[in-house]
Amino acid sequence: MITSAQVESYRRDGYVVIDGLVDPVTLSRMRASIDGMVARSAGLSDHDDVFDLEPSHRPDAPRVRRIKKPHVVDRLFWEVLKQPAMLEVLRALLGPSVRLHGSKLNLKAPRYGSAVEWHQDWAFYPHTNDDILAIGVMLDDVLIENGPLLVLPGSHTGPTFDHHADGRFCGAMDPVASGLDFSRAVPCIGKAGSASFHHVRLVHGSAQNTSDRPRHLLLYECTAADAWPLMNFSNLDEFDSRMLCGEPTIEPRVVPTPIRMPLPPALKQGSIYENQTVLRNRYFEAPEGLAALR
Ligand SMILES: O=C(O)CCC(=O)C(=O)O
Repeated sequence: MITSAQVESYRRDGYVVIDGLVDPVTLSRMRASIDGMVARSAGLSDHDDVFDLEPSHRPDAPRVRRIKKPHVVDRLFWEVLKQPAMLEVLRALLGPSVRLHGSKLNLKAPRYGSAVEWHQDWAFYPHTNDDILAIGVMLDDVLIENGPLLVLPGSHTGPTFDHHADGRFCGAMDPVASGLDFSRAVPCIGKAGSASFHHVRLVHGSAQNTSDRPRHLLLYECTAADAWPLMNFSNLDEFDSRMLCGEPTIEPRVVPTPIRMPLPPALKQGSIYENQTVLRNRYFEAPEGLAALR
């Protein structure tokens, strides 16, 4: 499933896109499951443990922005990750023993699907080492128009940027203060069933979906088994129940990496979308002020 040239480009650029990782039958099963989940959001008036809602959501006209932890809501999403093709890629990029950290399903609906401001996943969940990545399984064809994941190649070897506003974590970088050249960003595009793999320290974000095509992206955060979280450890049984392949260990590998703790916690809790609402310099929603950065 993955060539040595692709492994090399992941190490150099911090991301790689692999075509045809999930077959059409599995894609249809996942889409049917998602339709059922979204139908269950009707009647909700606020976010809950499963659903993160678009600002324009109404109980009688549901608009779901994210399904939280889909692998817990429906076992199918755990099984997709355990498919041999997926594990083969994970082993090539992270080593023989891999654990799931978390999952989420970003439903970027036609015309209103929300943007995600620039950030590094590392700012949310620092670990003892950074052999960690996120898989983005494309459940729809992803094109430039429908809000693809945008990545800044090579940024995974740079600093950990400040993700704070007014002294609290806000889950986003200030695009002006970062000094980065976002015109270098590359879109992760592909046919439904393709998947991107991006390093936990890679700078990434995505624009609003202004097209008439959906962009559903299933994200799995995966770690080398010897990367232990610096926060939110609950218990060993729960931790090890998320092993995907290989062996767990109680000997964390500690590697010096630039870390900023996501503390004090964000003012707005619940999801990255909520965390980021307090960001003032919004790259993806400020056509005037930040136009020069595009
Ligand atoms: O859905 C996207 O395009 C961005 C996903 C992402 O970076 C996140 O949810 O942390």
